[in-house]
Amino acid sequence: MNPALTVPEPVAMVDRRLSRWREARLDDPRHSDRVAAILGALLGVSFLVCFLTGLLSHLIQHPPSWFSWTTRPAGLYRVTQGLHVATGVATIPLLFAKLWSVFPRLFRWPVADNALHAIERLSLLPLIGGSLFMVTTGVANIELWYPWVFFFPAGHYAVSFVVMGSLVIHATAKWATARRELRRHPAGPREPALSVAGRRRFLGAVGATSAALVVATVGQTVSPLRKLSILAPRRPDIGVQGFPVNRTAVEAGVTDTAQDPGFALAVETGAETLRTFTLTELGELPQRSATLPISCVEGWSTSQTWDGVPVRDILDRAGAPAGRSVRVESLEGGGRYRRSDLTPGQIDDADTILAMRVKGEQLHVDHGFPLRLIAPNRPGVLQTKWVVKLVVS
Ligand SMILES: Nc1nc2c(c(=O)[nH]1)N[C@H]1C(S)=C(S)[C@@H](COP(=O)(O)O)O[C@H]1N2
Ligand SMILES: [Mo]
Repeated sequence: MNPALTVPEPVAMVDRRLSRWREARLDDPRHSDRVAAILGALLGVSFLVCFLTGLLSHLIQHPPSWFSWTTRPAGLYRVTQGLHVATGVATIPLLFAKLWSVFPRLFRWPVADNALHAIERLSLLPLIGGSLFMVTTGVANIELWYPWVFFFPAGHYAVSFVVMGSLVIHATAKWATARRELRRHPAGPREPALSVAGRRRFLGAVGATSAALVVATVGQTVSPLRKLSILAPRRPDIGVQGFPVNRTAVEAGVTDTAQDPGFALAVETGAETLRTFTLTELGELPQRSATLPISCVEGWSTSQTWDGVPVRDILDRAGAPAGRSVRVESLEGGGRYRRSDLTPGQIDDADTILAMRVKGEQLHVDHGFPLRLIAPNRPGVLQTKWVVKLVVS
């Protein structure tokens, strides 16, 4: 016998114990292949929905030249972003249940059977690490807590590709087993009743936890459920004038400039000022009433009736050339959301307005007095408050 091939007795002993421990765990229906497959399929769906809705949100906020976002249906972004946050929240119990369920399988000897198997096992590192990163940063963000140094959307976006890439590897490797497990008759004659019951109880508890978390947050955007929304930091009906404020005038440092009696809106090209409008002048232009939501990327939203002047009319009266993009600028000196861009298509929608009133009242300074941009089908971050300038490109 070749001595190089014999495993030293202590190692063999550890190996035997580990195998016994693992086999005992895997006999438990909650650690079975079927549970792993069911949770895996649910996670696959929720990750995909989350990824696609997140990607869409990213494209709308940072449009590449080939991408253009429509203004209709006006509430579409509210739905896709609500779905993004709701599926993200629902994922959390599924993810922890899956990790707990497959945990014993991580311990095996040899670590991998061949190179392909080694790659598949290694891909679990970015998959698990990345998934935990995504749910942690996502939850912290919707809870308005930013304990990190990097810019949340950039990190959350970059890691989503790491997760989706490793998920493709993982799903490919497990496809055949998962398919067999999902197709198998659920309570086949060979499976003892006790084990079927154990598995169902476990999956039922996981599903109920997911559902409870969604109900406790989704009221931030589904108004009839707002009273149940105990885990969401925002309720769509609470705040100045009856809806939420993310950033107040004081926080933005615009309390004085926004309430300056000499305030005027300027329409500029890069080179010259085409025209300025006082609030009185804007008030004398034909007013447009639009019922549109603010749909924050954090998942809360609120629909309000706004009154103001269509951006198209303001540009026309200033003699600005048609068919150009416009940068909307705020009085706010710094901050990431001090400006946003409107494409010619968005400007042509008559509901793209600079609002002066909400619910028939003058806009509160925390909601963007004297002028706030409000336009259909647009993420909240692009609904610029305290607008002072329209720059035609
Ligand atoms: N100038 C300016 N406009 C802004 C913001 C801001 O920070 N500064 N916040 C945006 C965000 S993130 C949202 S969701 C909407 C609604 O925010 P509010 O709740 O602060 O009004 O306004 C947007 N407009
Ligand atoms: Mo927002």
